[in-house]
Amino acid sequence: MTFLTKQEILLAHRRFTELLEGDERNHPNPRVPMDVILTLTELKSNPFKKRICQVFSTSENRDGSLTFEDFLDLLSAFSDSATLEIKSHYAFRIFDFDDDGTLDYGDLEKLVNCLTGETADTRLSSEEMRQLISNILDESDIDKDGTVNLSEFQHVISRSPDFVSSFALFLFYPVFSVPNDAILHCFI
Ligand SMILES: [Ca+2]
Ligand SMILES: [Ca+2]
Repeated sequence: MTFLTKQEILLAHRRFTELLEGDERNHPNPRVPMDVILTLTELKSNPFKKRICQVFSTSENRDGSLTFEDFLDLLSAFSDSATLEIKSHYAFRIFDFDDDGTLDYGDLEKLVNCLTGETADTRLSSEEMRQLISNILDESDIDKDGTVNLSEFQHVISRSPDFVSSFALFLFYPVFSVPNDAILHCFI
């Protein structure tokens, strides 16, 4: 299932083919390596770019390489017409850095570091980080087990009607253009 129009699929195919080396174009189901995907303008400055490739990659080696189908799934999830359920499902998977099906302290810490950048100037102190994660958990950890599962995450998202635009903001814009108060916007 895709949220893309026929025109968008044709365009996507052209861009995908451009990313392939000459002889790979004859391969029946070619894969574009992650480091080549990361050169796309839309992804280049995205703080979650590697996670995005890993989540959409069907590669058994978990190397983040994408087939054309994977590439279409990625574009489809980010398209304006994708449902909130699809977007929140993929946002959750992107934020679940260790792929264990729940957002724990370590995932939330990585998420915040991705958004603030990891330079000494922008990084939160460990006290600020502790406070921020505690606020996130207060707002979203309904069963109080110390982690955010998919249904808790989707519950928070459902209370945030502009999540779709926040999702695009987080995932498609360079981190320095995200206003500070928007960092938490997706949770609160
Ligand atoms: Ca996790
Ligand atoms: Ca929980």
